[in-house]
Amino acid sequence: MNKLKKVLCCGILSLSATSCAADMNDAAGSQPEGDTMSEGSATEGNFVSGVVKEWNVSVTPNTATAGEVKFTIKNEGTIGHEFLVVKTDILDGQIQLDGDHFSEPSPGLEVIDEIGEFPAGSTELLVLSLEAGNYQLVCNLPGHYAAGMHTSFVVR
Ligand SMILES: [Cu+2]
Repeated sequence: MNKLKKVLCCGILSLSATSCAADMNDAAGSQPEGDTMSEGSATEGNFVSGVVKEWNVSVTPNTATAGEVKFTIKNEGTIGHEFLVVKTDILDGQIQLDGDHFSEPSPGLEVIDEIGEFPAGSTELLVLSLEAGNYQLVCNLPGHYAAGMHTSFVVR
């Protein structure tokens, strides 16, 4: 019951901060601290929707908070594309290519995960746990990165 109470409470936090704070203290007292942290990581707003097409990648919003991030990506192009989540401090569009794409792995970047090539007109969901840092969201099919299929993304 405590768990339910806490969830409801958080939903109305902005409306009645004072009474909510009292409830939160109640709940915290009856549960291990660690459990409270993992459950309430406050990342439920990390829904990112985006589009891949010839020749760009765009997402809204282009930032998230560290934790679970849910990407819903539609291929609005006319050919297949992929969607890679790359953690890197390299500037958007500046990843060194090896021929018509960049190598995976490459120095200075980490491919966290990806939606493999998916067909035009379809939508895919990718749920990741992301650390704070700078990212690029890209398509690394031959020629696609160089053609413009990349955008920056920041996790705080
Ligand atoms: Cu592509």
